[in-house]
Amino acid sequence: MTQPIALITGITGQDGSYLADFLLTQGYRVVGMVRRASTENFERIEHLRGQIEIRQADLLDQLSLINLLREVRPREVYNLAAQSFVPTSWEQPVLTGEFTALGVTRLLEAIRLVDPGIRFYQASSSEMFGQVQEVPQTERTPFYPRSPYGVAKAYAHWITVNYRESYGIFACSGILFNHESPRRGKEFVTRKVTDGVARIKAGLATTLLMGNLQARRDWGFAGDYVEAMWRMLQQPQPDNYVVATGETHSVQELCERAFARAGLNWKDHVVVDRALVRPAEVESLLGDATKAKRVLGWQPRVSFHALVDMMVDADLARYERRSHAQ
Ligand code: NAP
Ligand code: F7E
Repeated sequence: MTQPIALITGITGQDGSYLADFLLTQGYRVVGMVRRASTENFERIEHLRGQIEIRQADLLDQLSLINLLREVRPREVYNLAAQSFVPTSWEQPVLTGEFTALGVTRLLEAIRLVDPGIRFYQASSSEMFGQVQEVPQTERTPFYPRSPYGVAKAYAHWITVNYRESYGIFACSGILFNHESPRRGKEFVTRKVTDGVARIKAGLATTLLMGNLQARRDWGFAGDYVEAMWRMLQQPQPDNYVVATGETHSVQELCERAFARAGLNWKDHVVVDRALVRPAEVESLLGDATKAKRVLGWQPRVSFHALVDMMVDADLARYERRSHAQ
């Protein structure tokens, strides 16, 4: 049997690195797409050097995507690349739309031209539900995005559905709720808190400035969620799936657990800074992954508490290693 080839856009990101780990265990040849940068930004895939291939292309450049598909000839394309930080989408709404919305059309057009038999995964988001129209949110819940990022993802979701219906492309939309890990970017709230806890514990800071502590999210572990992406592309038919834990927790609960894990009291350190409150907030998200469980046989394995503990422990260990190295 020939070795299956998977192309991952956004391989340098949190999910890209976990998906590459997973696909290697499934026997894939893994090719990662990166955009050109003046210095390499391969921290999350450092451990995979020699096991994966890296090619340059950019979601902003149509020809680069066409040439990449012609060279690599993948069986599966996982589109994880995006401008993914919600607050930046208010600062750079046009660029966010170019990457996160139109970039998907460029990639789908490249697939249509080069090989319409490619199976395509689009990284859709619970941010599309925004001001939620029902609780919990399912594949049938109407969208009401609350940021330029959420709006761009709603476009990307529908263009994925449209290329499936217009051209018969095997295009899936995975509507993933927040998922986190020790590899999460430090600006996202879970990692901001766990890194902040470790900095305070190491004596490098005394306070942590936070935004809206009442916001609620359905947080899962990224390592579990990338497996759902792969399972979607192994089905007989393409479809849309919600991937979530079915539990919701507040940012305050996150702080309570993370500080307690390090033997600290969050009330002694967390300071609310109104400047970090968003112009339009997504107050509460709760996903219903019944369809993913039934059709894909997928299950989340890591609980909220285990996830927070895992992230705090990893950040504490990182600062510990740093202090020993000095
Ligand atoms: P992330 O850590 O921010 O990674 C984003 C990736 O996109 C990075 O590898 C980045 O490359 C790449 N990228 C950005 N612009 C690009 C461009 N113009 N051309 C090529 N590559 C570009 O995001 P993540 O948390 O892994 O999330 C993966 C995907 O899932 C994203 O699409 C995100 O919007 C979506 N999503 C995430 C969550 C979540 O909770 N994590 C939930 C739902 C959906 P550089 O390293 O060069 O910056
Ligand atoms: O915020 C609140 C903030 O930035 C979560 C992305 O991966 O998941 C992510 O988007 C909540 C919000 O993630 C701070 O107001 C309070 O209500 O970790 P976040 P997000 O905006 O939910 C979705 C599914 C994606 O698709 C996105 O790509 O936490 N919050 N205080 C804070 N958030 C941050 N970042 N920093 C704070 O100080």
